[in-house]
Amino acid sequence: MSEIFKNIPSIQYEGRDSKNPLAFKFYNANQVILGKPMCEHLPFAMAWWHNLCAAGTDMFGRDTADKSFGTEKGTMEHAKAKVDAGFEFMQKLGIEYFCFHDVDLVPEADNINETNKRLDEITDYILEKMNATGIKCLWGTANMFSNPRFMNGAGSTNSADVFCFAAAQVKKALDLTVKLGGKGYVFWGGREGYETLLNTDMKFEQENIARLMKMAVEYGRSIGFEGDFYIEPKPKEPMKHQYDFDAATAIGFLRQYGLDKDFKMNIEANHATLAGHTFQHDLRVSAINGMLGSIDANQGDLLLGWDTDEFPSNVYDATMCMYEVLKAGGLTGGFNFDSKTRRPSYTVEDMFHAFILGMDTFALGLIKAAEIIEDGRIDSFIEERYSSFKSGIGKKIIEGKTTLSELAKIAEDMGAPALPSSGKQEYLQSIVNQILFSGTVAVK
Ligand code: XLS
Ligand code: NI
Ligand code: NI
Repeated sequence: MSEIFKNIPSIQYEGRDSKNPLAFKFYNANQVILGKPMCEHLPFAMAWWHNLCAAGTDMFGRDTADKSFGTEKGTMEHAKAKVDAGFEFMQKLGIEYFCFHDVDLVPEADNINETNKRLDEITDYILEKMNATGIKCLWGTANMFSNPRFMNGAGSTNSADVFCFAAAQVKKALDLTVKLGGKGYVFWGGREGYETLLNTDMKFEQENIARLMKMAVEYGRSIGFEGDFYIEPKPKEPMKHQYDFDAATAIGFLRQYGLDKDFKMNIEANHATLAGHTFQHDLRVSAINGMLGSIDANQGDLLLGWDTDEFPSNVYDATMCMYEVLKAGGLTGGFNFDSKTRRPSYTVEDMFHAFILGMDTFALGLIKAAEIIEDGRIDSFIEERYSSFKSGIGKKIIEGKTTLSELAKIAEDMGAPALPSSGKQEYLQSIVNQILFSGTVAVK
């Protein structure tokens, strides 16, 4: 098999002063941070769909990039060329994982039996490549939103026949995920939502989504899938209202239907901001509920109200993300670049520059988050902020050893409490800036 990305060397770490566009400035796989090499903190993944399939088509124009890899698109030869390209790409960057939808791998046929045959063939080929390179599968999923049959959703569709079709796709995608040793299986509710309540039975639709997920868990466990199922929340797009609005909503849904033991969250930065939250907020909500599973690493544009899926460049956000991840003890999943190059960035070099940007951004985020934790000022401030609950009546509240009447009596005797201590937001922000911009101090 001949080299596809001919003029691209394997990408090395050259350090912060390098001006080589095809080198890492901050991502140094073996550098130890808080006792673990960077590559273990940051299990990066390539999204098959963006990197090997999407070629720049948007609502107003056709492809700008050539992702035929020298073959005719829509053929099995093309599907194989994408595998070759993908593995060469990941090897050159030191990316350890990939994520896929069923339809990213092969052209969909007119009937599912034929599509499934193609999927069997391509995954045999992928497996060979995995064995030869050591590259692994992070998670798999089924695309149940592109085909017109899913116009009203998959689990939430009004058509029982379409529901069967969704079930068949989930079953096959689970088979493939297990075959490829995937760590997780994702449900992103592509069209699980609605446009108008004038035609929608919301309760019925949500119950049906839960039914589909329950069957997926039962089937997955029966074929030996031991990994996590994930919900990937998103508030809108393509539907006006998506049922998995944000982490809090999705966690409530999972608990309501008894799915919370098998599922965790896959948090996408751009989805969190579309929901009106920060990325860090949805990570924290997931973490405090024991459900921080995996991350779709990208970023949105605050001036645009849709999922722009940009490669992460915002070091501040990446730092806050890594602060959450470190505090949570790491991810069970990884960091999937659910990101695409901008439409005018259509060359092969751009594909590599994009991953270098994303990996360097997260490496910086990791370094800086570790420094914030080692510095300790933020953590000790928060600790101190709640110290009134460590003794006296505060302690009794925490221990559940008081009553509303006793508390009311204390308040009445007090007359009026002193103001709570200052939140010191500006002071804390200046600490973060100091750590971000005063140069890298040694991290263990
Ligand atoms: C779309 C989602 C999608 C999921 C996988 O907005 O991010 O790409 O990650 O179906
Ligand atoms: Ni995503
Ligand atoms: Ni997305």
